[in-house]
Order: sequence, then structure tokens, then C-alpha cells
Amino acid sequence: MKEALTTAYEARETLIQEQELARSLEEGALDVTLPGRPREAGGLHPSTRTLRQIQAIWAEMGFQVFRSRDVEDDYTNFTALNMPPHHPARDMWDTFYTTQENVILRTHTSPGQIRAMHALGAKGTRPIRVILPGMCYRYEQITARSEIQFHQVEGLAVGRTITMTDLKGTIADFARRMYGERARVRFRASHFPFTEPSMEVDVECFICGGEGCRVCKYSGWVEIMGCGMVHPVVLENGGYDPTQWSGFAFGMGPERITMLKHGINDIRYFWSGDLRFLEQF
Ligand code: FA5
Repeated sequence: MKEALTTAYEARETLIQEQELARSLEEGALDVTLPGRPREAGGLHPSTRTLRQIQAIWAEMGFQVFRSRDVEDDYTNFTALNMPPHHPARDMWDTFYTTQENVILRTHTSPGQIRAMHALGAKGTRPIRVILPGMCYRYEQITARSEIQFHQVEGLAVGRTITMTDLKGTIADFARRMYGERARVRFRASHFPFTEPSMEVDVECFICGGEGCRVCKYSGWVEIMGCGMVHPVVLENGGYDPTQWSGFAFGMGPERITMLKHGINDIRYFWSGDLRFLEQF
């Protein structure tokens, strides 16, 4: 009974539709010359754009992408990076803990260095050249400059004869490719427990060309990353003999880079999901 009714209903509906169509065509109500309605197209998130640009530049220089994990253990995030329990430098990274002991959300992409060395180093016998992009999490006060989740792009090169000259030259080359042929960089002494020596890198302000503006706080320079020579303890924890092998590492923040590039004055826009912000890119 139901099937018979459904079939009858459908047949009638098709007939009406065909008649309607024929009638509207006859009357000219359907103007096939009208342009179609445009479909809304999605776009890439501003962070994704910057990440892809950074990845492409490092790929040209022979760095492959290595994906490490967001959920880490305390050992890899801190201890293996030369910060044993109760080390004061751990305070530099306020941490999200989980209910499981020693399981945390990574506070930076640096623990990926240890994982890359174990995964690709063949027990400390092979050189490595990788970048490690990914999300990091910090239990911090959210401000216009700081979010509790943000991306980092880590870089790691391990080899037999890598020196600080390689680090400086490679980063200067990255800056030229990212910020333009004439971009100048400067290196400032800094401190990270997992690199020795450690530096922070500034690039000449690409908004004002070094003359001084609001973005660079009238200094002519903006900070783009932390870096240094991989600490012997970290090489050892990655399975390498530090008397035979050396390396350099760096870490940069794509959101801060994007903010500088587009003059975005508040990092909270990035994950607000506000289309008025996202549609501008
Ligand atoms: C680090 O996290 C080091 N692991 C970087 C490093 C790697 C040094 C390898 C040496 C060798 P730092 O805490 O400064 O360093 O963070 C690096 C970058 O991440 C900053 O320059 C910034 O761009 C970004 N960043 C840090 N905290 C935040 C935050 N709360 N919100 C947005 N971006 C952040």
C-alpha cells in the first residue's frame, strides 16, 4: 500500500515539475543567460600561509619536514633537553599538565629534536637536516602578544663538521628569502639550556627599513627566532657522540612573524574564528 502510494506520488511530482519547467521555459521565466551565483570560497588561515612559506624556504635549503607529537612526556620536553627535574630554566615554559603523571602538552617544538635524532639518526650514525613545525601550548596569561597555543617551527641540523658559521650563514640566507634580498640580520647572545652558545636573531625592521617605527619600537630591528649550537648533552640524549658530531638548532614563531608582516596588533584574532579577520587574507 505504502509503496503504491509513494510511486504514485513520485510520478505525479515528476510530471508537475516537467510541466512547470516547460511552462516557465515557454513563458521565458527561466533566463538561462543570467550569470550564475558565485559560491563562497574558503581561504587558508594566515598562520597556514606563513607556515607554508617557511616550509618552502627550508625545503629549498634541503630541510625535510619531521612531524613530532603535541602530547609529550616530561623527560623529552625538559630532561633530555638538559633541564633535569627542578632545574630553574623550566620556569621559562609554563606547562599544561595532564591527569597522567609525566604526560604534558609540549611547551615548545624542541623535544622534537630528540625524537628526530632517534627516528632519523640511525643510532647516531647519520646526519640530519629537518624542520619541525607544530602547535605548542603554554599555561600563560593571554595577552595581545601571547597566546596559550601557538605554532613554532623548529630546525635541526646534525653533522660531523657543523659550525657556528653554518648556523649564521643559513639563518641569514633564510632571512633574505623570507624578508627580501636586502634583509640584514644581527645575532645577540642569549641563553637556552639546550644550546651552547645560544643566540637570538633580529632582522632589520621590514616595515620601516630600519629607520624606526611602532612595529620595531623605534629600534630598527625585530626579533624573529632563538637559536644556537646543539648542547653536547642533547646530542648524547639523541644518540650521538658529541666528540664526533655537532649541530645547530633554531625555533621561530609563525604567528609573531605574521603579526609583524601584516601589522596585526593582537594575537587573539588568530584563533577567535572571526570571519571578519580571516577574510582579509
Ligand atoms: C623556545 O621555545 C626555544 N625552544 C627556541 C629555540 C629552539 C632556541 C632551538 C634555541 C634552539 P621561546 O620561548 O623564545 O624559545 O619561543 C620561541 C618563539 O616562539 C618566540 O620567538 C615567539 O615567536 C614564539 N612564542 C613564544 N611564546 C609565545 C606565545 N605565548 N604566543 C605566541 N608565540 C610565542
